Amino acid sequence: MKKFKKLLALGLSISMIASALVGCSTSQPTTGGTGTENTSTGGSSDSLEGAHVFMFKSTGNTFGDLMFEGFEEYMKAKGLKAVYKSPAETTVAAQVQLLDELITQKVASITISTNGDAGYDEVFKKAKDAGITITSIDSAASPDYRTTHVNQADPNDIGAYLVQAAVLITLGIDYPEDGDMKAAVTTALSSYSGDEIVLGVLSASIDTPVQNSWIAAMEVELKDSVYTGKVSPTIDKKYGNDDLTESTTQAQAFVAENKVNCIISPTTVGIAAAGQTLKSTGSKIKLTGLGLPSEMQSFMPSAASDDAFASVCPYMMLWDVIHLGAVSAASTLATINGSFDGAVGSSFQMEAFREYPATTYEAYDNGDGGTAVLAGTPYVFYKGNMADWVKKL
Ligand code: RAM
Repeated sequence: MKKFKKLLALGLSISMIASALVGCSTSQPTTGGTGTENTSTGGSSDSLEGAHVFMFKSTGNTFGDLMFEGFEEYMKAKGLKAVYKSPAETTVAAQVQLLDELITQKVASITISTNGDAGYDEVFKKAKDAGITITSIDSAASPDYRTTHVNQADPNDIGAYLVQAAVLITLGIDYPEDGDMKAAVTTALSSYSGDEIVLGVLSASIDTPVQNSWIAAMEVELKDSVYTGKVSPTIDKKYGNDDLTESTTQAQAFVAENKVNCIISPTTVGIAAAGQTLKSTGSKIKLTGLGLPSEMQSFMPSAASDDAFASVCPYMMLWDVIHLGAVSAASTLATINGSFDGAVGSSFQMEAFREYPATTYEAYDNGDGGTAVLAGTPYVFYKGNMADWVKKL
């Protein structure tokens, strides 16, 4: 995994690298209708023939919009047409229906973040037979049909860091300036003799591949002996389907039950809903997870001098979402021009784009029978850098 960590560091934007100089360590995260259509094109026709489609889990999610921003910018720079096509609902059926329409319209490629790991085979086979390149991003598609999966960061790291952050936050400990949350957790728990800490998860849908991979990694982290007898190995899980109303209902259930110390929400929709709920109810339950600084500013500290624990979410993580979308565009184009086939060891170059350095991305065995390329690394947003990020992400 070391090798991939090196590669992904290169994928960071220069501004991220500059901010990451604060509190960074090598093994820890750095600080730092049928849906809408949004078309950008080198040409002007409304036809989708030959277009490069980006499909997120559903519309109305800023995370998806930001990934498309990077995807579109990359395609546009090559004079190609990029189209954003996501269903209104985060369901497999809604995506399948849209995919079917896109095949009929003879699109050139589909880059997708899936809502589940079953139910796509027939439509993906149809797309593949029609010569349409399929790349997955964020939430993986079946290895039988995708060229590769563009992974935001190592899922094991994401799961482990989220558990470490939730335990530190429960204990009232600020994000450590050296970035080494595991060392801080180990020290803090060694002298902890209070009640067993209980963590909750407010996820997307029960079937979403990406969130489930992170939850599985959280459960692995909790098996580490540093947590034994101090933090419950059982996570209380609730699902808000990446819908603001449903996520709010689930966050309210956490408050009413009052059984968990900290909620981890590994979805930008869920964490914002939980932030609002915990703030407005005045609950003592704390929050961390994966969030966009622009959506989380009311629930987080904004200056280094702030008391982080006066906010419901003292710190959280994410990665460079815009760059992630651009990497998927580069992967798709390298596949189409024949220089990349997604096999282990095959790679594609991504030339300098915006403020990002030129980088090579290499496909590696993803453990699900297919490959992935690693586009980024988790980045921690906390009182020391939130002010820099609220307008950027
Ligand atoms: C949400 C989506 C996405 C996830 C991010 C962190 O917007 O659920 O799948 O990766 O949050």
